[in-house]
Amino acid sequence: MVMEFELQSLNLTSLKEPSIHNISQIQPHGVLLVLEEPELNILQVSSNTYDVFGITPENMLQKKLEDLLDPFQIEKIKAGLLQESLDMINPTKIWARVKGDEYIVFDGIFHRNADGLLILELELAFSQENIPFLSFYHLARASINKLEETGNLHDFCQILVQEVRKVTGFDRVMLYKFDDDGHGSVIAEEKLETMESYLGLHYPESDIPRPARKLFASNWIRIIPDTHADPVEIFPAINPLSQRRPDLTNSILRSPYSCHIEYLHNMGVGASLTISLIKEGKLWGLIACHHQTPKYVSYEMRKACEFLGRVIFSELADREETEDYDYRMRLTYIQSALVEYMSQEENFIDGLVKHQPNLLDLTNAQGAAICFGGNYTLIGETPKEEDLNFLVQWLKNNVEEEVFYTDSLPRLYPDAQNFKNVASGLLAIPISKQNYVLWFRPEVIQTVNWGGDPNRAFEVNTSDGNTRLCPRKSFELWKETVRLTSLRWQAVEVKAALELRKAIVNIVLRQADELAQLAHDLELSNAELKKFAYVASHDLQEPLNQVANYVQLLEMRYEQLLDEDAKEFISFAVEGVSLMQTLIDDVLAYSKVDMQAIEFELTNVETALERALTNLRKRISETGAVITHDQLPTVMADGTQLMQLFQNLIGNAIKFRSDQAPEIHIGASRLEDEWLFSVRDNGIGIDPQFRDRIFVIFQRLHTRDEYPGTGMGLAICKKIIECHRGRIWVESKLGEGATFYFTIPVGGRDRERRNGRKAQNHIFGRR
Ligand code: BLA
Repeated sequence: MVMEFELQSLNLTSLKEPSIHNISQIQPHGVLLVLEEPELNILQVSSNTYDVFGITPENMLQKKLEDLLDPFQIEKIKAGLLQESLDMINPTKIWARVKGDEYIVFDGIFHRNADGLLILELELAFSQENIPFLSFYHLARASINKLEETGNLHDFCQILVQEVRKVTGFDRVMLYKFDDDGHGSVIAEEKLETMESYLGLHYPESDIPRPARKLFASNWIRIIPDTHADPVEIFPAINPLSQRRPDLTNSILRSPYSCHIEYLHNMGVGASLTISLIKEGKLWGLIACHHQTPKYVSYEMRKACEFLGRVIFSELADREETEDYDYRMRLTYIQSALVEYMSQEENFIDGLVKHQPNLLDLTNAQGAAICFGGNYTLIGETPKEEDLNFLVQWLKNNVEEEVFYTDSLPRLYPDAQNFKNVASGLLAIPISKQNYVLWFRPEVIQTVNWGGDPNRAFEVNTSDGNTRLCPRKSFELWKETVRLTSLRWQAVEVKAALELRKAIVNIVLRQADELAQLAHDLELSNAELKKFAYVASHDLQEPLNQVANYVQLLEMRYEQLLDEDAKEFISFAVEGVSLMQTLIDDVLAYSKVDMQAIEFELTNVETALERALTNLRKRISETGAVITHDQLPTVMADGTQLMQLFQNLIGNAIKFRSDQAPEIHIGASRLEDEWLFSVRDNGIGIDPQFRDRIFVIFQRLHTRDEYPGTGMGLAICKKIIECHRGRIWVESKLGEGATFYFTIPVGGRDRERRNGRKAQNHIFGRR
């Protein structure tokens, strides 16, 4: 408890992210010189120069490099320094004069640091000659021949460590592979029999902190020949040009971070060699070599190992790829099948769940859910819809990426504990706001073998007055039972999900486009109708009037000359003209009922009804109709349209009366979020088979002789109600009167459809 409290009160992150570039000591097995170009004046030296050259550091600073080396070597070096990459001259064999005529041969390695200073590091050379390229070649060749004989990845890794151990002679050589989360495990090992095995053990992320991993991606090989050696200071500590300590990040002699040295001591390591394995620019893993006692490996041998590591690893990375090649092909096949199904089905969701293979196969999940437009489509083992509602809400607030996946949802979203049995693992892709495809995997309880207790991977030590991290002392096997996790989502599965997302987004977008096109078409045809109505009312009326006028003139002027037949024909013509006029008026009326033209306002339905009755008073009194009504509400509607609606419906009720005097009742009742109105009569009724046809424009059930009219009335009613986002229908039997029903939403047309609203209420309702 106390420990935890202390940890929290410290700035742990800064301790866990050691700044390696601050280290300005080197390991004592070489000499470091900081040089000023182009004269190669010596600005700083490591303070071990006396041991090597017999010259004190103070005296070194009075010199130029050419005072130590022969002129021909200096010429060569100066030429080399003009090259674009200093790698080309590394290592340079350097003969340095020690005392009088005595020479020592060094491997000289040059680099320029972050401050632009030239740094020369000298390591004792074991041979005076460079290792010829052919030895490199044969070394690699022999290993590769062996590797080619093995088929599987595991054997391949094993041979890699075997070969490196054979070439270098380290007591233990391991292949250490990083996981996505930064921790790693030993996946292959070759060692002395007497040493305990680390194979299969996992190590926490903090064992190799992020800045170190970043460095290893550019620095491919590092050696600590003696973990017990005393580090050497740079003299003077501050560089006279940069006024800073020299940045030794990329120095090969740089002393390791003290924490790491302690770590190695705790592991019983006397010397280490580490080779980075890089795949697609990222640190994939390390070849870690341990020796129980100090061990030096020459620069060239190290380079040979690096080369070996590179060549073999590129082969290994290929193997890793072919290993899941088949699976990838299968997923690609499933993916294209799903896209095909989606495009065949009217609704893309059906395409994802109704066929074989389906959504589950794409990611090898046990359950999946499609959340679209507030509705859920579930397949396989999934959490309950209610839980999904909250989960989707959480995703919406917390995830912005195109894909989200975790093998331990409960750790991020504690409510998921309730459904860990089906969804400890989640893979999710957002299609658009609120809309998701989700895949689930159940909890799999597993055991992870750690090299030491990962919860005590380090300690915070303040004994020497400074606060620092110390690595753990025990690396003994520590077993952890991992709960609340699922099998991992593989990269190929995540990729398949992303591809599917693209396809769905395309389809949804296309459907939206089609809808927009439909709306556009509709608007066009409405505009056409309006134009037609306008033309009809003005341009057509005129010739029509002309026909009517002249026919009447004909009748008046030539009355004596015309026989009965001729007079009858003239009256037919006049009738036709007046019918045509009514038709034109009705089409005009129909075209005027238009979404945009409707003016929504609080409308007292009774007022609208009364206005309609006033307009109909003549026919009411002629037929002796009795009209009654319930108490009528106030609704959001267009009052004039409502009046017209009543006028049409009541007009019809009177028109299609039976032998008895019409009795008409207007009813009103409140439903959940709309008003239901009815207009009931005791007329001739309608054969139920025609109940839809009567609302169609120009449809008539009777001849004009039986009942006059254009057949537009109910079409207009329907359009009025549709513009109010309501519904209209009729219930009737022939001979038993008819009741027309229509609804008007309580909040007017702006309220959304009922379904969508319900689902949302559900989500917010419980918060
Ligand atoms: C470096 N830690 C390393 C390296 C390895 C490990 C391989 C690279 C060594 C090198 O550069 O030569 C860890 N070695 C392992 C592991 C195994 C192994 C996991 O053999 C398993 C078999 N380390 C800690 C803590 C800190 C820490 C608490 O445990 C402190 C923050 C630091 N490790 C640390 C640092 C380096 C490192 C800073 C870089 C050393 C350097 O370049 O100076």
